[in-house]
This record gives sequence, C-alpha cells and structure tokens, in this order.
Amino acid sequence: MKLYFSPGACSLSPHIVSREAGIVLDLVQVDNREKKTKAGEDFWNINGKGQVPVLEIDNGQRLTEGPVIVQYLADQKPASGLVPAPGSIERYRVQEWLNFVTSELHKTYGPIFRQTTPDEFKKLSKENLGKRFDWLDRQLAGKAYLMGDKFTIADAYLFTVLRWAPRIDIDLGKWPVLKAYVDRVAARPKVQEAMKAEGLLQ
Ligand SMILES: N[C@@H](CCC(=O)N[C@@H](CS)C(=O)NCC(=O)O)C(=O)O
Repeated sequence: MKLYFSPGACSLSPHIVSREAGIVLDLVQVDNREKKTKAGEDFWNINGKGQVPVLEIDNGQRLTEGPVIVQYLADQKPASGLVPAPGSIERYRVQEWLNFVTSELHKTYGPIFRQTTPDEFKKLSKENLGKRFDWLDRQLAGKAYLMGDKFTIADAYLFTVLRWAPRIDIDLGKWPVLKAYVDRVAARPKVQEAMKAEGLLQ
C-alpha cells in the first residue's frame, strides 16, 4: 500500500497507525503548495480534493479522509488492538473521538495557518481551540490515552493535530494534562519512527 503524505501534516496520523500496526507502506511525499509528488506527478490526478492523506490500497483503489484511512489500516491488523471491533460500543467511542478531532480541532487550524485570513477570525479560532483544549484536558485527567490505558487510532490523530499548537503560538503548557499526553505519545517508539521518517526529528 502507498501513503501520500506531507511532512507533519494530518497524514502523520495514518503514518503512525501503519507503524504501530506493523504495516509497511510505501511513502510518497507530496509538496502541498505545488500539488506535486516528489517524483513530479500532478497530485490533483491522485486526489481531486488536492489533500493528503491518500492511501492507495493494493488493488489500486484510493481511500481519502484521515479518520477513514486510520480505521482501514487498523482493521487490517485487528490483533494490534489499535481499534475496537466493528459494531462494539468502544468502536463508536473511537469514532466519536475521530469525529471530534476532525471537526472541532483539525479544521479549526486551517484558517489560522492561512496568511489571507483576517486577524480577528484567527483570534476567534484560537479562542475556540483553547476552549476545546480546556475540555480535553479534563477528559484526559487520570488516563494515559483517550480510550484509557490503550493507545488507539484516535490518539494518533489527536497527537498529530496537537503537535501544531506551537506553530500558531499556542503554548500547551497551559494545559498540563494535555502537554503530558503529547509527550507520552511522542515518546512511543513507533511514533518516533514515523516522525523521523518524515524529517520531523533528528
Ligand atoms: N477532510 C480531510 C482533510 C485533509 C486535510 O486537511 N489535509 C491538509 C493537510 S493537514 C491538506 O492536504 N491541505 C492542503 C490543501 O487543502 O490544499 C481529511 O480529514 O483527511
């Protein structure tokens, strides 16, 4: 399988999941500004939405949307325990987290990163993120990971978007539980591997 990724972008989440699951993927780096792969392919032909991540599965089909890709990958290796069984209430809990991360966190960052967004909008978006972080800090109190003791695909995604906070001048130190959570996930050997492979760590 092939993963189209851009270093440090939301594609880091399926990248982490693949390594945690023991799935070896071919990594195809995409320049998200130029919309070209490293080999010079037009990325618009790979994904008409022009966004990473894209997972090309072995029959040539392409899957997009990070929260779906991570479930697909983890379902290939159910013994990894990265996602609860389909149909179980725990699976819906993980999906509840994935949906929260995608709609309440991930998509709030986008306009803050964009140079053309008016400052007032950026300020409001940062305040909204701060409110979500207040809530998350309480949810994670006394837990190692979102689902308890076990690292799941939802943690790979949450970690990926929390990593962006310093880039928009949000200091996670204001939320000690959240900060400890990010450090805990960052210390996982497979997470380190993925970050090194993307050039995010020495
Ligand atoms: N709904 C998509 C969003 C993916 C997304 O926002 N990708 C960003 C990187 S984090 C991207 O490729 N942005 C480039 C662009 O939109 O031009 C998903 O959840 O996978």
